[in-house]
Amino acid sequence: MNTNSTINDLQIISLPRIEDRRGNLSVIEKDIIPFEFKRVYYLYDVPGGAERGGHAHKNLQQFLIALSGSFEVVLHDGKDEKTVTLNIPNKGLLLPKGIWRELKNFSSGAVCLVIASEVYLEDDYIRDFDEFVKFKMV
Ligand code: T46
Repeated sequence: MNTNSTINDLQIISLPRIEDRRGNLSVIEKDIIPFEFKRVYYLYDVPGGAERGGHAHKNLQQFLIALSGSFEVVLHDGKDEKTVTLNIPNKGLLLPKGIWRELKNFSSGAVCLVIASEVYLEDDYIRDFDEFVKFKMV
């Protein structure tokens, strides 16, 4: 299992934006993100000051979009940290496996859509930061 991913492997991917006087439309088709997806979920009604995440995945790749509002994603690769703000519904963050993430500073009404490469599997999570750092050193 490749655990070598770093914050330099993070990518912002732009989605098509079809503008219309009736409103805009964006689409995620299979070739836009570089994995086949098996699951879609979303975070919403996040209370002010709440934080989500606080874990890494051993194998899961994900694509995160702020469908509405904004939030910050704090990312760590075991050595370096980077914060990405998501606030545009046609730009998403491609998150490789083996990256620690914390989601914070959700605006009122923010919705985080997540497209995931795998079904939900608790065994794929590393929820302890020290354990994550050890995992990255293997
Ligand atoms: C991630 C961030 C962005 C399920 O039953 N099915 C699912 O597909 C998911 C994602 C979660 N759950 C259950 C597991 C927990 O009992 O929902 C509960 C909350 O999950 P968690 O504490 O992991 O939620 P977040 O928002 O901290 O993290 C989630 C994803 O788990 C994670 O992969 O990257 O959103």
